[in-house]
Amino acid sequence: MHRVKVRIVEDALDANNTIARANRDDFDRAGVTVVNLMSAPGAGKTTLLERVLGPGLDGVRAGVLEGDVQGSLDADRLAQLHVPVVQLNTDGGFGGECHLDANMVRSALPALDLDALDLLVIENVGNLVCPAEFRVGEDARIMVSSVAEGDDKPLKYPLMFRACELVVVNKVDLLDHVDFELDRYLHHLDTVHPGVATIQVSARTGEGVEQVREWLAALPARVAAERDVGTADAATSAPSGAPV
Ligand SMILES: Nc1nc2c(ncn2[C@@H]2O[C@H](COP(=O)(O)OP(=O)(O)O)[C@@H](O)[C@H]2O)c(=O)[nH]1
Ligand SMILES: [Mg+2]
Repeated sequence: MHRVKVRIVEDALDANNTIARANRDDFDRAGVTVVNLMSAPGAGKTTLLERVLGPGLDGVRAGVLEGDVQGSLDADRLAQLHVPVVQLNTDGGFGGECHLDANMVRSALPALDLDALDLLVIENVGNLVCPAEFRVGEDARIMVSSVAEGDDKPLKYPLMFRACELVVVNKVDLLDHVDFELDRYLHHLDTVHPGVATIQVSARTGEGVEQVREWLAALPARVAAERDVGTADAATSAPSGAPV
């Protein structure tokens, strides 16, 4: 019985990965770099996006796919900044899905003008478990982790912290008011994901926000360069006659 259950989960993830690859192909064709933005509920994803995308991203044309169980509160906030935003609700599933999967993102693609974008940020549903398990076709993953959540979280949710390329440590303006030892947190983070990039931010005061803007603005060029290297590697390492 146990074995059957594991198999079903594997099959579901395989099916998800197949659709994620199709999404990725569509994004690549349109030249859009995609970020999967994840966190626990309330860590500050939308506030950070308001701060980062509001002033513009150095000529990078950015849009947002907003994932929520219900409603369009966050999408409405971002639309005020004149950022192209599409809302995706997951409440069609049993009780509302706790993450976006590749098929949900695929269903939203017709509503997105990909040719008008260089960067698409997908704000995932607030959750520290499931979003890390489901690829949606993204190039990079950012996790927002707020100091209000406690410094033990990397140890309790290692997959999420391991799955991302950048950890934004948000709400540092609250450090004096919460039981959060930054050194201990960074040590835990290094234990589960050695060397992962971190930026300490207050989306409220603006501290550190410029670094996040720079990281995001540079991402499309970085992804394009990595793609070129990957293509060249594949072409040079493939045995002759093998498909590349
Ligand atoms: N003190 C403080 N509050 C913040 C910060 N960033 C976000 N918040 C607040 O945290 C709450 C949740 O933020 P929101 O961006 O909606 O989180 P999301 O659910 O991850 O999108 C809101 O009340 C924000 O005003 C921050 O850096 N410092
Ligand atoms: Mg939000």
